[in-house]
Amino acid sequence: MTSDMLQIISESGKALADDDTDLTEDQLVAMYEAMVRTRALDERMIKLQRQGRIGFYVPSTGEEAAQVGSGMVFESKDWLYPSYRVPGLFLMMGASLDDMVANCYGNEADLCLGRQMPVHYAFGKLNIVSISSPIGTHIIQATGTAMAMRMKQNNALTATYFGDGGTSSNDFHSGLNFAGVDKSPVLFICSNNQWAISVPIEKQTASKTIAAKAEAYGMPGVRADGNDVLAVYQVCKQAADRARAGEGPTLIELMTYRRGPHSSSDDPTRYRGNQADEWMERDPILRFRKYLERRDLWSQASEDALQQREKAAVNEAIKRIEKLPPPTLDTMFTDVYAKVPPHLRAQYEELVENEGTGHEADPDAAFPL
Ligand SMILES: Cc1ncc(C[n+]2csc(CCOP(=O)(O)OP(=O)(O)O)c2C)c(N)n1
Ligand SMILES: [Mg+2]
Repeated sequence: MTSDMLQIISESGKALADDDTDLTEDQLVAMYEAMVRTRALDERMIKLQRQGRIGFYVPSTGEEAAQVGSGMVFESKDWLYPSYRVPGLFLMMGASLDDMVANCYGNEADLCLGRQMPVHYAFGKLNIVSISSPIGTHIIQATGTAMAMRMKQNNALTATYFGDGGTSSNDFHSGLNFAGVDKSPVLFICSNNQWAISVPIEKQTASKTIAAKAEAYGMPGVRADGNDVLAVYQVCKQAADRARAGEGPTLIELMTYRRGPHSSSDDPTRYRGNQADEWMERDPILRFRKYLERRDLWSQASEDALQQREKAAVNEAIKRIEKLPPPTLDTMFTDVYAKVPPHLRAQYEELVENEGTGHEADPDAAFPL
């Protein structure tokens, strides 16, 4: 148990602690690029929502280091139970921009075929399990998967992401309790962005830190500056190494701040002042950029090229995806059973007879939220 918070890069981009990292220069630059890509996607998607082109979005602006630093430690055999606020993690694990954008349109290119809420991604081939909208329910699922992986002795670990609000759920208790007893190979990654919609952290828990809660479950609890990508990487790497070595779970608290609204349906000016402003100065991307510049790994020219490249990549993905039609009606039936049973086949035929093929998109239809 600790109330200490690991920081490796200061706000001015100086290496504070021993930054004797095992990351190569290429990896450091790739991490920076992933952070910029995540922000480019977020900024564009929020604008699309405001233009009425998608119905809903959840921005993660200011939380990119938590996603990218942690995403560095996973292998393709690992299992991820994410929250809705980690688009950068998905990009790191191999999701394409097209996949991400298609989810928000819910059209025929959407891997969930429009059956999930927007930003509730699922990437089956990447072992990234569908996001649960009910807060916390995926924490026990992650523990269960980790227990299964331990039984299979395949050295795969499981990680789950949740917010400070998620730690108040019953499933947080059950998930950590079981994992502690079982010594399951699981990383419980809490992005403490200090708000759960309009509920501030001090109304969420009387505990001094979230990490402190780990002691009661018999596992280490560690804290890192969640806006410091190297500190995030280090605590996650140590936890992953422990889990793979059979030493059990870790609760990781990443201290960050939700700079934007909870979602595109939220207006934070109704419940908080200008607290977000001071967190602008702690911007994780700017901080890492200064660090890379100090190490001569980055320049204004590389920055300009990257910004242009990432924004163009997002725009191109939108251009490709936006014009696609909704999923056809038959997908309602064909993706449920390996072989469609006769009574569903009959229902399908009746539906097509009455409603058409499902390609007739209604541009005026209200978003159902
Ligand atoms: C069981 C349950 N209760 C309430 C909600 C409504 N809800 C959606 S997101 C959210 C806040 C979660 O905050 P936190 O866990 O801190 O994550 P963050 O959104 O800050 O990333 C709430 C209360 C829900 N989805 N599920
Ligand atoms: Mg939160």
